[in-house]
Amino acid sequence: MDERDRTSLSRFLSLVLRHKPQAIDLPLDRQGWAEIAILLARCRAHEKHLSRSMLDEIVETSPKQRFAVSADGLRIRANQGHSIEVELGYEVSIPPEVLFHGTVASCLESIRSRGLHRMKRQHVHLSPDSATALIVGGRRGKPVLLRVLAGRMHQAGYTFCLSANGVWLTESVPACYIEFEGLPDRPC
Ligand code: HQG
Repeated sequence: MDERDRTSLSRFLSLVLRHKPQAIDLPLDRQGWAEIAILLARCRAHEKHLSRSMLDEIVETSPKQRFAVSADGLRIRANQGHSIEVELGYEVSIPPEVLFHGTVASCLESIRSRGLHRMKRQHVHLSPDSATALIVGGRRGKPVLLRVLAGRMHQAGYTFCLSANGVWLTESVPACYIEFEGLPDRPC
């Protein structure tokens, strides 16, 4: 497969494993896992060409490690990013002092007044480093970097989980825990 085929199939897998399994009538369990044999059969039925070796290649080469294959090699799920309800089962972890969120200027006013919300997904997604957050924000336009005071949130009782591919997940981030460049901090 070339890069373009891999990207396109990876997007397709993200769609059916995170958002719309019904697009190919794919059953997912409560934890978001799909049987790989069923996934491949459903793809065939919907005229989407995906073989086991193509699937393995996508999982292995995914720069963000978006997908996990179960230890027995029989099931696959997305590591994070779901809009459908799933119980990913990640343990609650203590976050680093600062995490990063990449967004765009048009969201700033709303984030400044309401904080970060999960929007259509199951969690707010935060990155451990600014470079990754800038890439995430850059999907929507010129990225704007926000610093999230995760250590202080943790002390205040907010919970965080670390996904299998290194993304920090939380329910929401009140505005007082977000540093906006050039704007004064807000007390909680
Ligand atoms: C914004 C990708 C207005 C938020 C990435 C973002 C990530 C608000 C957008 C993962 C808001 C939601 C998630 C508020 C948040 N008012 N806008 N109160 N609160 N927003 O795509 O974090 O490449 O659901 O800033 O790598 O961009 O798909 O979240 O711009 O890990 O594997 O609302 O998706 O992974 O957008 O990205 P998203 P995200 P993949």
